[in-house]
Amino acid sequence: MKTLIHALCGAIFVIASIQIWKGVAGADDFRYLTGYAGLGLSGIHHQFTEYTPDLSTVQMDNTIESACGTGFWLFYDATNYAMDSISCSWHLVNHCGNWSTYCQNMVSSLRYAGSPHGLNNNYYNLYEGTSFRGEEFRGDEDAAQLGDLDLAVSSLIVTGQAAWTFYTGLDFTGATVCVYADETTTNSGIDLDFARIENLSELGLPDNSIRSVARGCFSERVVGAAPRSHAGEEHVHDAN
Ligand SMILES: *[C@@H]1O[C@H](CO)[C@@H](O)[C@H](O)[C@H]1NC(C)=O
Ligand SMILES: *[C@@H]1O[C@H](CO)[C@@H](O)[C@H](O)[C@H]1NC(C)=O
Ligand SMILES: [Ca+2]
Ligand SMILES: [Ca+2]
Repeated sequence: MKTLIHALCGAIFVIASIQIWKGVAGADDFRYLTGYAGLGLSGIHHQFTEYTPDLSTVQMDNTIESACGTGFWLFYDATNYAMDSISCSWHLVNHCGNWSTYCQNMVSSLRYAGSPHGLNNNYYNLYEGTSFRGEEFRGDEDAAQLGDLDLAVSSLIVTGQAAWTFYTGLDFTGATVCVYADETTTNSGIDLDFARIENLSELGLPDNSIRSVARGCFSERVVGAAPRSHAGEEHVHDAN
């Protein structure tokens, strides 16, 4: 019994230490994106840690050419992540680089995908538009209905190691598909696991058909969990 209590205390201590470490700003898994006006990390720059719907508010509109960052960041050529904007993405851990010419000097809004609380926490982001554009519904818990994104989801991102089941009916009914992260970026032992679904045909579901979400894999149809080739089906340009 005594041994068991010791083992439990040990486990609780380990969990507590991880939680404390994760909460430290400046820890290696701290999510950020520092954008630079010039190539090679030159010129004026700004560090982003939050959703930024209009980069002119920080004098960085149509300016970024190179960056350093950690996380799954999404960039749009219009403000407010607009439905008709062009999007680029960055999914790296403590990496710096010049952006592709396609993504340079055009970004007017940016946001991240994933949990606000931890880089690789289990999380889902659902988007109104294809290629992660427009309004969003996001969370880390079951959702029996999706509010404004009911019958409107056209793309999604899953982060972390949990599976999520997406349903075409309210309250976890209807047709289902389960999604696991199928890509991982790693640097110095920090992992970022994700799946990026740019349109629902990648899940075999009709556009605008998702109505509820549950944590766990409750479907015969499983997407991810094994490396999935994106060759020839990229629509969002990688910024790096
Ligand atoms: C970025 O571009 C600058 C200017 O063209 C170049 O000097 C630098 O080597 C590039 N950096 C990388 C990592 O490619
Ligand atoms: C959805 O994605 C598939 C494959 O990635 C692509 O062939 C198709 O054109 C896309 N459809 C839309 C509406 O973007
Ligand atoms: Ca722009
Ligand atoms: Ca839609």
